[in-house]
Amino acid sequence: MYISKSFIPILKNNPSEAKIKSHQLMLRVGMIKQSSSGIYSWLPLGLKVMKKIEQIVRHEQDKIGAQEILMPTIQSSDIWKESGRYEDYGDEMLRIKDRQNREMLYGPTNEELVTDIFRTSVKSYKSLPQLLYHIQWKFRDEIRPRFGIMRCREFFMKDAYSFDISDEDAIFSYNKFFLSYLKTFKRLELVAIPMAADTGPIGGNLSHEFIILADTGESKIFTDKRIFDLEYDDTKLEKKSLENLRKKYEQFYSVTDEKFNEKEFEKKVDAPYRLKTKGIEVGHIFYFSDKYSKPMNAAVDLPGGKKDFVKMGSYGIGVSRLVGAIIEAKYDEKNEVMKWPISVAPYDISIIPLTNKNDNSSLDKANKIFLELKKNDIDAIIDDTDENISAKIKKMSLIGAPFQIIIGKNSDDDFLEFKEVGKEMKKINLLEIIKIIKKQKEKN
Ligand code: 5CA
Repeated sequence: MYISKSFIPILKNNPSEAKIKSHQLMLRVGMIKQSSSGIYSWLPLGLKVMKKIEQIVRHEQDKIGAQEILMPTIQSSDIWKESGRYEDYGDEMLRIKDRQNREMLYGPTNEELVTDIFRTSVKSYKSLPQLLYHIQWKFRDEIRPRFGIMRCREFFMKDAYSFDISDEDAIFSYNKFFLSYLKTFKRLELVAIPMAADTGPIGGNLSHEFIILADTGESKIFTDKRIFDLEYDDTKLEKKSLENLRKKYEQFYSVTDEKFNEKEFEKKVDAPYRLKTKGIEVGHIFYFSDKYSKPMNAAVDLPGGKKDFVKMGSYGIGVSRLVGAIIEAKYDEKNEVMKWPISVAPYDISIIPLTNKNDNSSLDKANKIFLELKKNDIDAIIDDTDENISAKIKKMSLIGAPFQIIIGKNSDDDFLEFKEVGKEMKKINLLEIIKIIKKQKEKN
């Protein structure tokens, strides 16, 4: 891809309306464009990153045996009246009427809709557990949308739902998601800590938020610093080992604002380990037993012939919010350098040739390198504009491909200026470059 032909509308300066660095960068390099308050269009660069995040999220859901479905964005109010949440949800719900004057809504979450799908199809305990997920747009009429796509009104979410025969099995499902979230965020190179959390309008009494530390985050957290040293073990999907995994995290006091209790904090955490700070909530999991299955009559036959309401949980990841969260974690604002994790980078490498109106040799070399990289599944972007080399490097550093090749007059295939962003420049040949990049991509 040539930068001259790409749809990457870069701004010279930081947009003044953006208060946090992810919002600044996303507007600056044209990843998104606001269409109205809290509602955004996703332009090629932003969409590429979000799609890659989506794919990692999907892969980790599939690995715990969850099955993908796709539910609509528009729902009927009837099912929400059945569960009793239609009134409770309040002004955050966007309510609409169709031409028959039926009350509809743009889904802020899908507990009711998925329970309705489940109850019409599954009748026996033999079909349990069921883990269903979808990745779909949601709408919440947030009173104060802000920070770009971090707290917006229309956002892209992965939401999963589990159905089990008993509380014990339901907690097993909960723990599967707990593990899958640790793995998902690790693949995105984020340190996301599970924190005991409040359940708000979703309900239930067991819940964790997954939070990454950031001064600009909206969640207040109270935690034991030692939780950051934990490494998750990639345990088998088996009851005992998953329970132990969760316990390993829960041994450390780690809670969000609503669960905070100063006395308990001081009792459980020695002074040097206490940390009161802020973070970004990238995922949230809930266990709420029969809160929806009971009023909506989602029951299955049990082995002895009796029937019981299924026990449910729900599990969300803010896929679009993650784009911003990764920027908050990885963008060096002072030097204006972004380095995307290779797993989600919009391009693997940027090729920066020195261009000269009367001499095409560097651009020709760039084209050749591009093709060779492509053969090896390495996605590159070439800056073919007439700008000088430092302006090009500056621009490419904002776009954030994790690797760069600079092609000057004297470069040849055996002598390319190559660097991994944030590290020293090396002079190496193309084969070695390909090896380095492939190795990093394989790690993921
Ligand atoms: N039904 C449950 C689990 S699927 C649920 O809706 N949970 S939630 O309300 O916590 O949302 C899940 C995730 O969506 C959050 O952790 C957050 O990452 C993301 N999210 C929530 N509200 C917004 C918003 N206004 N803008 C961007 N992302 C959001």
